[in-house]
Amino acid sequence: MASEHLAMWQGLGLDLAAHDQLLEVLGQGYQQVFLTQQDRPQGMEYFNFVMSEVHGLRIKELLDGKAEGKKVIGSFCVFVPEEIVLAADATLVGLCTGADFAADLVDQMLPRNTCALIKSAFGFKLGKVCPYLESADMIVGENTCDGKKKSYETLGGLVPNLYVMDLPQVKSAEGRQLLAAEYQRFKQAVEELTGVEITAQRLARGIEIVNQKRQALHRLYKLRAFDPAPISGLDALLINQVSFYDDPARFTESVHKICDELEGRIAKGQGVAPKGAPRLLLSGCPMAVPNWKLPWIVESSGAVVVGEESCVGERGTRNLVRPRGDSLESMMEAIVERYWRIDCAVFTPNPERTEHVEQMAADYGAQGVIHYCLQFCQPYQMEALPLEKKLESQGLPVLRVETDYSMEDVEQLKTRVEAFLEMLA
Ligand code: BJ8
Repeated sequence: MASEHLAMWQGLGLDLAAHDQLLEVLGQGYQQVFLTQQDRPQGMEYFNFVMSEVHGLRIKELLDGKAEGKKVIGSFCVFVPEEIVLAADATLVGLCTGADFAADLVDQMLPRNTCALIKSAFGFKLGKVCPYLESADMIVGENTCDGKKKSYETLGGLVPNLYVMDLPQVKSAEGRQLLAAEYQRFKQAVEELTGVEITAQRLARGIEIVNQKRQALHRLYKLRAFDPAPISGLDALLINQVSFYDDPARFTESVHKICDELEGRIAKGQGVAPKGAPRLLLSGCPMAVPNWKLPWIVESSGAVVVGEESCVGERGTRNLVRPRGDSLESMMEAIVERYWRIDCAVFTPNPERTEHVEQMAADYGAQGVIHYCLQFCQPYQMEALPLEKKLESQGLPVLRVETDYSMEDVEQLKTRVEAFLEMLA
């Protein structure tokens, strides 16, 4: 895709040489991790295409929309309600946080013991390689973990359009009021940015589009419960990752298409791994593009990942927005109701997350859980041990993994995963 989009990337102020390097590494990684998989569903071709054009045609689409007055809003967290963004005819995109870039520059700005996800956001900005970041008319930072909320103070000096959303950390009545007030404030900010007044009718449409997207993903998740698994965990993760970039309606249609195909596979007993292959659930920090390391290790060791308890997975998509009336107020209330239930580890206490892991393991027939944590991520690290104790007391083995985006520990992780699989056998 490179040459035809050069002028566009230049116009966005990207560092073309660095960007070329990034695309090359991405392309090689994709080839090695995804295209070597056996017996992939045909429907994955659409997602291959989206990935191959993730910095190309999709950006062109966003810029064409911008030329017609359509705004782009970038976010780092699943607490940013897409319904409100769509209601104002704007587009929400997830910002790249899944790879190391410009590490030297990042180290001059952030403490070394900052998680890779936060460093990645800075690296993509400082290295000038993210066309999403550069296309965004508003970048939403959210006060979740300490690392993110403090780093936004610095990020605010690097981008002209940072909007910080405050979020509660305790699920109390006051916490819920704060979330409701922040969503009202966000709605106003989106209205100001776009010049569009969000009416009940517009919000109803935004809710419908996002609900449909989530329903399609729920359908996909259910199909992964079958043995043999009709789709690999890697491909399912990729679909989840693409959900943060793609046009929502087109994405929904493509997910249903692949689900139709998977139903056919299930009927024929066709899977990506033999029937009876070990089934694992991943739980923990989000895996943003191109963070495919752990599922790749797991699946190249002969197991299959059947679910992700993660924000790039079920934590991010669980529950629909269900308004009780058709007024703007009842829709905003329904949005608060839905997002309030997200069980991110920044909340204290956060018992729902453990319950969800147990439920998912039962629903998808997982024999074990890999708890995935980025180094220096305190919220998920703190939850890892109690979660392990609880699950193991119920006979569900847990492997705790702490890693970053480098490939240095691949062999070591592979050895640990293989030992875990042997133990499950
Ligand atoms: S709702 S999980 S997307 S905050 S890995 S930056 S927690 S130190 S990403 Fe998240 Fe929203 Fe929660 Fe989901 Fe901090 Fe941990 Fe880094 Fe993290």
